[in-house]
Amino acid sequence: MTDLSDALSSCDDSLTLQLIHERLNTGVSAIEIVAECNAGMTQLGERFDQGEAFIPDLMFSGMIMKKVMELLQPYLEAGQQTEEKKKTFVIGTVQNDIHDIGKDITAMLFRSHGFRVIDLGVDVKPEKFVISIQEYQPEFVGMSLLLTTCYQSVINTVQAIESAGCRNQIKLCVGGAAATPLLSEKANCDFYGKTAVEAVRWASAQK
Ligand code: B12
Repeated sequence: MTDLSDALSSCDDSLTLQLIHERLNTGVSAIEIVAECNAGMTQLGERFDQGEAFIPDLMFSGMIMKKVMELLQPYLEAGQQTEEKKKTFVIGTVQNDIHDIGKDITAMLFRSHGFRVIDLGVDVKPEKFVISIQEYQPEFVGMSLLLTTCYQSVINTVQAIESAGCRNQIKLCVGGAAATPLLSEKANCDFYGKTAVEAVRWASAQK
């Protein structure tokens, strides 16, 4: 099979979409396709690091990923649904960070697993997380971050939630390429999700 991650990391949009159609036609699951695309985005990030790819490449790959997610959305949403009362998951990309592809994938996976998802968008201020917890009373809150310069935004968000007295009513998770188990521990989160799949498994397993 031609390498989908290579097609995406070289920003070849028509080959990327063609390979995805071929995979869907041969029964490859949408989740496996997302994993291949993630690998492509990581490859591109490494090339950016080494000075072999540039900001326009990142932007273009971001646009291709949006098209990919639109294409895969119906397949992901055809996943399992539950009859029980839906649990609520609030997610946002933390303040000063505008990356949203991984957040969108995480939101989509939670939706496809029967959660009600409130997506706060990108560059979300700590107060906005707090207000949405008060308004939607979620069981789970997720913070996404791709920039290591935004660790402080995670810490500020958790502190704002604690100061508002909401910390005990939610389970808090953190993810995105810049997140680490150490950040999760230092910021007093309940869970670090390396992938969206891990996070949805964790949330689904909670009482
Ligand atoms: C595409 C991209 C962009 C696009 C974003 C488009 C968009 N709509 O999101 C654009 C061009 C806008 C961009 C801008 C910048 N970027 Co950029 N970008 C990337 C790139 C190549 C891919 C990111 C991506 O979408 N990956 C694919 C997704 C699916 O992966 P993911 O987000 O990690 O998500 C998965 C998991 O982490 C998890 N997950 C995600 N969120 C959450 C949340 C929770 C709660 C959980 C549990 C799980 C979870 O689920 C997903 C699926 O499993 C990365 C490289 C990389 N290795 O990540 C650089 C990268 C993140 N960018 C980087 C940089 C430096 C920037 C800029 C500062 C560049 C600049 N000089 O202007 C700006 C920042 C702007 C800002 N203020 O935010 C650096 C960050 C370095 C660092 N250590 O902090 C990276 C790592 C590139 C590099 N190697 O240097 N970028």
